[in-house]
Amino acid sequence: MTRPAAGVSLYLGIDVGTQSLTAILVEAPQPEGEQEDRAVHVAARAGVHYDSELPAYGTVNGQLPNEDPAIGRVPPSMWLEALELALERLGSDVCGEVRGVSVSGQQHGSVYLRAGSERALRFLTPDGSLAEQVDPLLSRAEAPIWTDSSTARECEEIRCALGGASATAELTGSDTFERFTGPQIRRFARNKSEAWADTAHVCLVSSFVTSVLAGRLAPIDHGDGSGMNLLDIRRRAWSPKAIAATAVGLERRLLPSEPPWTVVGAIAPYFVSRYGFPPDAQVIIGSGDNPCSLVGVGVREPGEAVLSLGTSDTLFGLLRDVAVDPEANGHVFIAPSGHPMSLICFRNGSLAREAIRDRYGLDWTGFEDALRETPPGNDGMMMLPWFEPEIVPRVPSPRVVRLGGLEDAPDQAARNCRAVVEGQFLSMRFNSEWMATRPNRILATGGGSQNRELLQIAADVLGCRVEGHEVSDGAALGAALRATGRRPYPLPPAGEPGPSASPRPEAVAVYDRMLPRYAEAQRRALARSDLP
Ligand code: XUL
Repeated sequence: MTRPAAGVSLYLGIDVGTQSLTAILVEAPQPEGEQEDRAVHVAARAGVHYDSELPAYGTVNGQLPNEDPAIGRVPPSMWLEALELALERLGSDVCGEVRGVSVSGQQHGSVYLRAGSERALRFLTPDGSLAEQVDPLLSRAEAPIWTDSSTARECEEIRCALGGASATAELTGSDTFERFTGPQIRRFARNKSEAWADTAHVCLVSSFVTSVLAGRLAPIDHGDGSGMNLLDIRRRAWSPKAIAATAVGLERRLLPSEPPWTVVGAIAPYFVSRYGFPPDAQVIIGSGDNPCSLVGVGVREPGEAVLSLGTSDTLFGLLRDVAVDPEANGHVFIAPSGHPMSLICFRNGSLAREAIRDRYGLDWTGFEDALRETPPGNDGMMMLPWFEPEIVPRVPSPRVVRLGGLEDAPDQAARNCRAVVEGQFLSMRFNSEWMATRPNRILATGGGSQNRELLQIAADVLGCRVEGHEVSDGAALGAALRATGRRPYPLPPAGEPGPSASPRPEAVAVYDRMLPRYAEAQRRALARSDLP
């Protein structure tokens, strides 16, 4: 990499993901320079895949193997070793030009530190590695991460103490979920009381790595903090009631929660000596990977949303005001811009589309052709596509319902293809109505975003333009844009344009009429009453 041109600075984003750590360096005009949109370029990237590049930790898919599939744990020093490897790969020439750094962390994961950690972080010596110096500070050798679902009992206890699922969501933005940090802390405090007594500070993945980078205990930002069941989502402050419902002595172990643009301080001397960072490079507070992805994809205004069409389908976007799902299936976090952001995850995403594709012996081209040759509304045929247990709405065991003359018959292959996709987007529209802010522009990412006919149905059902957008390293890029410390955040570099679709008024009218029928079918299916 050549030195940045005059008037241009380098900012580093580090995403501590589930499978790998990714460092992205962006070149952005200096604040006093021209603030043009799309003036940012990716200057360098370094990625470290935990399983294959740090095999000594023995992780599988980024976590320690465990006989119990409900347990998801990671040794935190693995993240630090990955960080050092990524910085080494970027090289001191590049690190020497960095003006700001910020971290994106897989949400919900937690790291537990002993008393004396603040001082130890301040005096990290470049003679040893981060892992060997930070390891003795851990009061819990393994950090629970978001894949851990061992806390059903704790979820129920906290939910009860807070007055039920809706009241919990109303207070913290989400009902209690097994992966959320509050239930994880409660389980640890109960089952490992000695280690809990030895814990002075609880960090999230993002605030832990930020603490190491800044050489001081970093606060938790409102965005990552909203994945804990501990933050009062409206007051944007720790909720004493939620803290009391979680664990005795938690209040003094929680670091402050601060806005997502807080400057934590200058980078720690360790990184100046070891990797050549300028001593005045600023560390901006870390945040969660989902809030960071919004910035990395270029969502800046309420009404803009991202539709990630992967194994599961996730819709997340900026809201005008805090709105909470009365069914308590969705989440509200705080975005890096300070707007509330919603996140709703449908488990039967490409999983369900693939089930239909394979059932009728099609490939994706055949599936797309089937969508093209069938009419919007499918002449009244409809599907509730719960091939696997569903999160939104809550469907505990698989249940596929075909209505309006739709049958699981080979001569209805094309009808079934349309029905699964229409059913998914009608569910998305109906079950996201609580967000109040209707999307006016959706950026679609993930494998499904390459299928133009699928995007057309999304646009017609959701009533807004849907643009396919290939993003790689969205969370790391978002962290790098946050590291500029500017608001609004600079837009990411424009990617390759993908397929896109605008809503067609006749089709929109068909789906507007179809929505109450979908709602009724869902209501009856959940009540397990006889279906029409
Ligand atoms: C969100 C969630 C995951 C993690 C890891 O609630 O659990 O998306 O953030 O990516």
